[in-house]
Amino acid sequence: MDTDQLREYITSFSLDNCARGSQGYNRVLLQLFGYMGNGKSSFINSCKYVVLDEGEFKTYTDAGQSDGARTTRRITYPLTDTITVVDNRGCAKMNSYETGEIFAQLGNLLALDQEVVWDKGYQSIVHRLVEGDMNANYSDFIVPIFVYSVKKGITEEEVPEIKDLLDNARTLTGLDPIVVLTFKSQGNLTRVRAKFKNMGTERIFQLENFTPSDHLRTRARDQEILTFFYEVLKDAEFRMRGKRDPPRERADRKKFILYFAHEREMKREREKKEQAMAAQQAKGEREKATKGCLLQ
Ligand SMILES: Nc1nc2c(ncn2[C@@H]2O[C@H](COP(=O)(O)OP(=O)(O)OP(=O)(O)O)[C@@H](O)[C@H]2O)c(=O)[nH]1
Ligand SMILES: [Mg+2]
Repeated sequence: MDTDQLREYITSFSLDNCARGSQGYNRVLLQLFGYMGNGKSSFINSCKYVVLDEGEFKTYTDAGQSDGARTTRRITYPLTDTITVVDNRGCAKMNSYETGEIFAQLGNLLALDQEVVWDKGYQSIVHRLVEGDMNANYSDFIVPIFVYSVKKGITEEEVPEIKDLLDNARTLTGLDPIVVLTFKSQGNLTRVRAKFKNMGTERIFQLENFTPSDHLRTRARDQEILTFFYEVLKDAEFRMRGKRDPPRERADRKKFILYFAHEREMKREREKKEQAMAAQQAKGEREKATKGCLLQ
């Protein structure tokens, strides 16, 4: 397909046209997640620029000037009548608090367009999930998109953390997260791609985001973004061939997050106990050594 045909497919896509109809869904929600400063907000600007094809480059999001935590709210950006992209808050490191929060964001269980705070324990996440139920949304078909910068690179130590995150995102949403590699010409693209392939990622896209200082449209740049949306929608269409039950699926996502948060709390308690025991043991040994010295 050429770029015009791809754009036509994307802008006219409707869930009503899926094999079994929309089954209660009314939008495809692309959930962007990833580390801070890896280009999530810029990716949304790039998508709007190419898909809407309005000619002029505009900045819709709060894309940063440097590697700082620019986006602190979860903001929705409608792209077409059916497709909406969500700019989720990026995190510095996937520690377990931040991952719990990311799953709650990804699972679409918290209110949209609000400030994101990293939760501080089991009670806090339960509280926020219950609050989220007040305006529960059952009609979003969630597609997880992991945005990662090639410039950042991946060390061997980072692989298990990222793989865990991608595997959990898959269990939570029922879809393999699609990886979008940004800053594609500013690092070792082949190596980063290979790392994601080894982690089991099926779909990887790579681009240089359009930014205020570089927004030259080329056919190849347009093609990458349009093909990305085409594949996202084809995957959604494929998943919609089966029978879907949006309220059931939301309940399953909620169970997953509660289970995850509970496990995390238990692990923290265990670690606290182990640390206290180790400190006690070290103290005992120091006292024994001091006594030994005094007796000599
Ligand atoms: N050269 C180049 N610069 C990029 C690319 N993607 C993002 N940038 C720049 O990198 C900086 C950070 O990008 P953002 O889009 O704000 O990153 P983010 O992931 O939204 O960051 P947080 O909101 O902090 O999580 C900005 O100055 C962008 O202009 C890219 O693919 N290539
Ligand atoms: Mg951002």
